[in-house]
Amino acid sequence: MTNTFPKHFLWGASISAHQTEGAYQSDGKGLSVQDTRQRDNHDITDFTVAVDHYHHYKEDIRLLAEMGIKVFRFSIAWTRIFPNGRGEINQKGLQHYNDVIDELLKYGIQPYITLNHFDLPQALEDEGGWSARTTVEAFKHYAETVFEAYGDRAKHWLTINEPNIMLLVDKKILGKEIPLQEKYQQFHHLMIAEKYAFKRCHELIEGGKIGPVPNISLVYPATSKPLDNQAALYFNSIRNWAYLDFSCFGRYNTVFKDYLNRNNVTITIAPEDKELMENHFPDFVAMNFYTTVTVEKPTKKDGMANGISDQQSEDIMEWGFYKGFTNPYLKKNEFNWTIDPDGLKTTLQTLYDRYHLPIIITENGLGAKDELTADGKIHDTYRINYLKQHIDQCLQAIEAGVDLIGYSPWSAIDLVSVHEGISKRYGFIYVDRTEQDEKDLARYRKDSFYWYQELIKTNQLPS
Ligand code: BGP
Repeated sequence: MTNTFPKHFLWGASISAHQTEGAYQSDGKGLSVQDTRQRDNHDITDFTVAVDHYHHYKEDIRLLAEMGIKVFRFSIAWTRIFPNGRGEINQKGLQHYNDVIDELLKYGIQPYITLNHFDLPQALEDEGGWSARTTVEAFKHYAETVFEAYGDRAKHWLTINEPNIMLLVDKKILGKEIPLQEKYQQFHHLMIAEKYAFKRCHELIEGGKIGPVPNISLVYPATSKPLDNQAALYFNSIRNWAYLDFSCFGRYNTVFKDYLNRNNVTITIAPEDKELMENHFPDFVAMNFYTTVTVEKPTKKDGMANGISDQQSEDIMEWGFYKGFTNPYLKKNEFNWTIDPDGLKTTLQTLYDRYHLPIIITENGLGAKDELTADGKIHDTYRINYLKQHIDQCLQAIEAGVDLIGYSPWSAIDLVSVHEGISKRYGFIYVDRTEQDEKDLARYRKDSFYWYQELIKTNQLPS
């Protein structure tokens, strides 16, 4: 067993636009659903300033170059390019990502760009959002615009971040619940929008490569009871394979179709969809992974309402299909997310065997409450341990034959978590601010920064 990674392994680091950039109305930017979303907890910060990456991008990229990354995964804020989702291009917004890309290339860092990461333009949301077919057309035009603007230099693209989690955890991510019928019509539109992105990326960018970016976690049965296994089959399909089967095989899988039928969901499919579904495919799969999920078959209606409130814990249930179960063999982090490095290897193997496409991990990491010491240090040993365990499983997956081409953890710098604010930090770089006080937003290298730097330099996991 070696502890060395393949020579050209793509070490990276990831962020999204709305969780880092701030400057939410600067230089002509329009509002997105993340700027307007209703929050349960008003004590945590919103995304108006975030970590002001919009103004600090040069400093941030310089630090990331110092850390040695080969790949930077970030997203474009659609509302910087088209403030209302479509219409006239906002040149200042277009220029901003030109500058970001050039800055990355200056250091030899390859951009991996997510077209959309949870921040649909509010103007499109007002017209029905992903429930409306017209959003697919607007997305297609937006994607074509950025492919044409940046495709001479940016060759790697990711489509829409975690459509599976966005739909399953709608309340938490979008601030509202979407009825089931509408949710799965949105599924179809999101997946068709993605197909257009595959098609147009290949047509417009010479040497362009593109992949879907779902959150994939294997679902375990709580026991060896046949019905628990059936619950895992359904939830694996609803959570994971429905999305990737659409992207990679161009079809609805049968378990998912049965789930839709049993819920009386009917999807409207446009005449042009068949051609798109069956002819346009990704070059690789980008995968986000934090934990695995364990489910049992719900046997009695025990007062728990149908629904999913937290995708990373056992707080999930759909009557007749599956119910979350606390896996007694796994530990949890301080935010109640289970930790399962072995599950990462199994997830990678299962995914690779199913699709036979190269895989890059575009999110994995530990959210924790870090402490800045008086002498400007952050001793995040817990994060190093988490990363070490998961990276070790990546190595084992490669040894087992998985074509894993890169690892780009969450997150490059501290950012505002989806619903826990800035107190839940993920970055290699600490940003000095609190929920209520923006302070000076100064950047500090954490211990994990130096650890990751050494790992990239040697291309080896320290033994
Ligand atoms: C993923 C999202 C990210 C990120 C991460 C951590 O689902 O793609 O945007 O936020 O989860 O989640 P959280 O911010 O809730 O800790």
